[in-house]
Amino acid sequence: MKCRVCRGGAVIELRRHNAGFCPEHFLRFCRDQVAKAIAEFDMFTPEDRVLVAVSGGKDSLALWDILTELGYQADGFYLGLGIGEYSERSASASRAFAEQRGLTLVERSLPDEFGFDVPGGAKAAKRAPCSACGMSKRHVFDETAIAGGYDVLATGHNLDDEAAVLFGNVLHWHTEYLARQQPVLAARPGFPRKVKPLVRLGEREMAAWCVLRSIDYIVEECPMAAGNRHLAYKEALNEVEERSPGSKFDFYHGFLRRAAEGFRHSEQVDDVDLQPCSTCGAPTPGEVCAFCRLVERAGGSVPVTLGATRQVEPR
Ligand code: Q46
Ligand code: ZN
Ligand code: ZN
Repeated sequence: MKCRVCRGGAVIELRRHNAGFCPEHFLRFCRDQVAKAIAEFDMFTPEDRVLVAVSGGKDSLALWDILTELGYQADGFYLGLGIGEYSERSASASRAFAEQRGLTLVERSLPDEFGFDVPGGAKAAKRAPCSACGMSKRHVFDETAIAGGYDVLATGHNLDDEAAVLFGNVLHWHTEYLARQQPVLAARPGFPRKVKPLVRLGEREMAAWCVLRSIDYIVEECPMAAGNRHLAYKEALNEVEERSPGSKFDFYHGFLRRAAEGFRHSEQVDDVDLQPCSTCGAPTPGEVCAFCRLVERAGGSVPVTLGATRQVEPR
């Protein structure tokens, strides 16, 4: 197979584009796809300070690398989740990447700061690990982005992730989630702008990016993910993609172009009456936010200084 651009030897075939690429032109293809997503969805500009949430996995490290290559001011953020050796290895991969490239990595840790880890917190709160983890990550990511004065928080969700989430939301008609399933969520008081610049690239491409760029990412998946529904949706879509290349892209981007707006109108997506959490100051519909309730049930505590920069107007 030959490279679509230079006719040299191809190292990767992208069936959905019916094309092969040599290393140089594959890397250029990935950069172009990210640049296109940033422009298409108006994600951010070169003047903006971007905080990239990194896990040490291929997607988030590739995203940080690509944004830096494209000339954006991007710092990384690593949150320790306390998931045994998996967390230790993911922290090491993130630190090594930042050190090798002279980039700034902001670090925080659930066990060190809040006194609980994801397995223990989930058990104490009687929640599925990914539910407790996802909620904690959202809370601490938002808080860190706002406190650090970043204009935007970027995550490494790729096309496979977003198509799988969309598939799950459509299967169960979670219309309130469909209304918010966007590659860009605007900033609101107490919440940063959130973007997903990898929505035009798949997992396989991100792994290839890391190999070609010699990025030492953590290959193993989080042990808590085993058996979750998201993985089943991914597998189902992989089968469809195998038989009909381009299906994932059409499914997700077709939704954004043709259907997403309808869900936004049919659902109330704006926040109803949010007030500052009495413990941490984050916006919440109740007295105490869901994260602080989780911390309390898990037997930890919220440091008093946190969230001071995240105040919303009391109602
Ligand atoms: S880290 Fe956390 Fe993921 Fe692990 S516990 Fe689930 S949500 S799978 S992206
Ligand atoms: Zn080429
Ligand atoms: Zn709180």
